[in-house]
Amino acid sequence: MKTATFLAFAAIGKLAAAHATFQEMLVNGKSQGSTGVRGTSDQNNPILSTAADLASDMMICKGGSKVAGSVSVASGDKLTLQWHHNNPSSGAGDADEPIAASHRGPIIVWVAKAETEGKGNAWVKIQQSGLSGGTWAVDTFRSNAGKIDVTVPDLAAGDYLIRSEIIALHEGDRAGKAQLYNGCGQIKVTSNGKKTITNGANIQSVYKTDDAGILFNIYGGASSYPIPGPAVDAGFGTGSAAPAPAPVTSAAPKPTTTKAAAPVVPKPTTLATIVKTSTAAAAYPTKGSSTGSVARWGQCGGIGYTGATACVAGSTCQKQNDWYFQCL
Ligand SMILES: [Cu+2]
Repeated sequence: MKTATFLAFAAIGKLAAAHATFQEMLVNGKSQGSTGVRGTSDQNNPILSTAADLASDMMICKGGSKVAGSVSVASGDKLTLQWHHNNPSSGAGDADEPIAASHRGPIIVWVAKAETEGKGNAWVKIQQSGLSGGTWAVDTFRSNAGKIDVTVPDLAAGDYLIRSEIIALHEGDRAGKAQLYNGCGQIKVTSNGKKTITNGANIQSVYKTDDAGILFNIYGGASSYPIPGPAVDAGFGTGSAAPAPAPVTSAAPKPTTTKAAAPVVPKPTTLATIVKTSTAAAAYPTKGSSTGSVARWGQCGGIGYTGATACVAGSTCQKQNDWYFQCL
């Protein structure tokens, strides 16, 4: 009985978790529906930044296999990659649409020849956006309702995979705890440009658990962030990837005690100090709540967090770090 209840909530949590998937393409603003969108074999669950996960097949296209059809584009077209929290989307009333606000981090877009199926040295990075003026790529992505805009590079004609990727760093201060999301679209480039992919990156070895941009504390007041992986490939890149910063949102508070701290390596002892001096400790949840509304895996507390703190029955609010408490 108890086991059955636990499993039932685990299943609900899996669906309700505040993650995201890639679901639709638009060309010059016109929806192409789900044509060419590869699904995922693991719903909206994250790939973690463990060595095993970073080398797994999930890194290629989130386990999504080839689908019939593709979206036709030409060099210079605006291709939009639309993500949502749930599939089908639970709509604007969902506070975690298109992804939970806690999931701050960079957004990166890659292209590979379709015939590679994303394996080996297949991928060229064409766009990336990290932290700019205090705004994370994920903040902008949320204000853009889950849309990632890409200008189609001057690629040779043919079939390609376009892969957008979100790296959520809300628990990135601990090794193996960053959450990676990706999704692939099948596109057919109809213009015949100059660029061909000869020696790209292997997406299954491009990130390491302790890369400076993977093991990164977003709560330390850093003013810059090193996006992991290679630079945007010259010639493929479509200019500054970062969309204009969104108006100031409710960014997580930046403790003044760390303002001068340049190092991005998390220091647990420093964090402990911050907690003691912070006035936001009241945001911490009541321990042991068991009849609340926060779904399993959802955020339930932490400095700067103002949402519900009581977890649904069967899960309890547990501290992941000072800024992120989660129902588990
Ligand atoms: Cu998540």
